[in-house]
Amino acid sequence: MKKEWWHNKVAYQIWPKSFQDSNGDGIGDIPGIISHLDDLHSLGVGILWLSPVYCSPLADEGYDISDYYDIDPRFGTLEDMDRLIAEAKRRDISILMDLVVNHCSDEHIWFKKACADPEGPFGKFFYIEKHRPGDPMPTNWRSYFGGPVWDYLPGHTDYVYLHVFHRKQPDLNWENPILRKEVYKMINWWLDRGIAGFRIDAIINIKKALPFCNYPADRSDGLCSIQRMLEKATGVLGFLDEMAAETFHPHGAFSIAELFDNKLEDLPRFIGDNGCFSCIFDFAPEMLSKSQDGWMGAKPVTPDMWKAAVFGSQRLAGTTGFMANIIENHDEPRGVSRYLADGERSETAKKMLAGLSILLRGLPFLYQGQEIGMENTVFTSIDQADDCNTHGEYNAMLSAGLSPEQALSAVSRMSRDNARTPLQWTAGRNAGFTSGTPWYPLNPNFTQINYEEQRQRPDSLLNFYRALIALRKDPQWEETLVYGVTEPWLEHEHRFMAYYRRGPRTLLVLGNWQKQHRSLVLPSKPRQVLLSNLPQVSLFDSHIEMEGFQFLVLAMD
Ligand code: TEU
Ligand code: CA
Repeated sequence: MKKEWWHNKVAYQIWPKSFQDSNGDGIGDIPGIISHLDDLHSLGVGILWLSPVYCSPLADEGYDISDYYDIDPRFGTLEDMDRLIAEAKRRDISILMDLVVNHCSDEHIWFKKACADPEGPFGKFFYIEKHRPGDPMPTNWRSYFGGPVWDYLPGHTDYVYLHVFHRKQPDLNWENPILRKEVYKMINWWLDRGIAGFRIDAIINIKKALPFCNYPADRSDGLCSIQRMLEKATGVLGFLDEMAAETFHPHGAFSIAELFDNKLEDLPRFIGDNGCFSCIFDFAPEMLSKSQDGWMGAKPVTPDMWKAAVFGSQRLAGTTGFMANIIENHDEPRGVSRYLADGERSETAKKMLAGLSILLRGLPFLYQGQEIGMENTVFTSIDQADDCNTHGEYNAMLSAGLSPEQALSAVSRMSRDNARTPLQWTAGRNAGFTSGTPWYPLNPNFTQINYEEQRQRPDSLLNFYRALIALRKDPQWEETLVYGVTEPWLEHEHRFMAYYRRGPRTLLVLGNWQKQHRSLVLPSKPRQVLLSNLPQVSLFDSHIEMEGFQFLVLAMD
């Protein structure tokens, strides 16, 4: 495996709308991000991904782009973006933009032109089909956010268009080489502006199984999961290789893909030395709560399930390339709320989860607020949900016969809004997020969980994240922690996770994922305790007593 500049970095995702407001309109913005670059630098962050800040009607919070070449005025200006790139660079931080090219917004000029003339050149930028009233839609696929993927083309009753996400997100037709050229031009325009690369949105969806056809319905709505179509679609790598060759490769850019895919035998083609991306996210732990029945069937994730999923991915990636390790992002509930059970969500346990994740092989990728242990928010009514997907899932649960209370309880556990509450900077007014009215209510626990308190307390979660990241960068351990292999230890021990990182040095990482303490005999006598999430470490030769939720990093040689 070739070594790359980004392998020893730690990355961080910003969801701009909720990071920091600088002008009192209640919406986070780019100047707000700039004002916290020192915080991110002191955490040890070297790569920053911004969820979309392009012009957008925000039907899917920026993942519906109406102009790829400009910044939405709510978030700032192109000059602000240039300043962010420059200020980040001064702190050795590289900026990634979000590349959303499976679809654009229905307010994009391309779509408007397609509506004006469906048979003209811009009609071919989308999937537009002729349709006679009363006829079935071209396919029975269910969109990711619920309901059919087909809708009438605005202004027409004889044409329909495809959208695998929201109806305001028409899919771009990648079969059209003119469209592909436009996309590459835009990517290169941004790379030339000085960004280091992109996080690539929903990219597996760009290849449709054609010609259009139905698959067996899997719910009472008579529709089928979009997954059925994706399983049949072949040839996405052709598009991806072309995109890489036309954009990322000549720029030496970094690319990280959001790739939900079961065809992982193609992994070397995605992230190998000559792969079409630099890196992909490891979603195996997040997938544990996905179900055919949507949120209704979402299972709680146990420590043993999490461990099995994570080790599975570590084995899969092996030394082929890097996957990015996450516990959460803007599409998921908060990691500590999902993976730590009610009654077990202490700061000690949060540190354990942090340590087990950050020290894996791969690129650690944090999400805003994770470093202070932000938790899921409180829902008392569905009217509090902003996210379009949350409304789709809620309605699906009601149609399937759940009571509003049952559906709301699933929303509380699974909603993307959980990750989208404003960042908790202080215990003061609006948690220091805005001087105005926050666009979305704060999690009421900001008086306990906030940056200000954790910054000054030496044993805070924030300082533990700093220590973990510093350990990964420590010249004594860097080679081992970045490139060493992961070797599970006592893999089948219940509610316990441990692994070696073996490189030039040997480290053992241990987490006692239960309330009860645990006695262990280590394979050999450790040379040094490098990190613990508790002040007390009970180690006698090779015998160790671990407290409940204790996390340890031991140097074995
Ligand atoms: O997500 C792609 C995706 O597959 C989502 O449907 C995901 O499964 C869902 O959000 C889980 O609730 C990307 C973006 O990350 C997401 O924010 C966008 O909504 C989506 O693409 C459309 O652009
Ligand atoms: Ca603002």
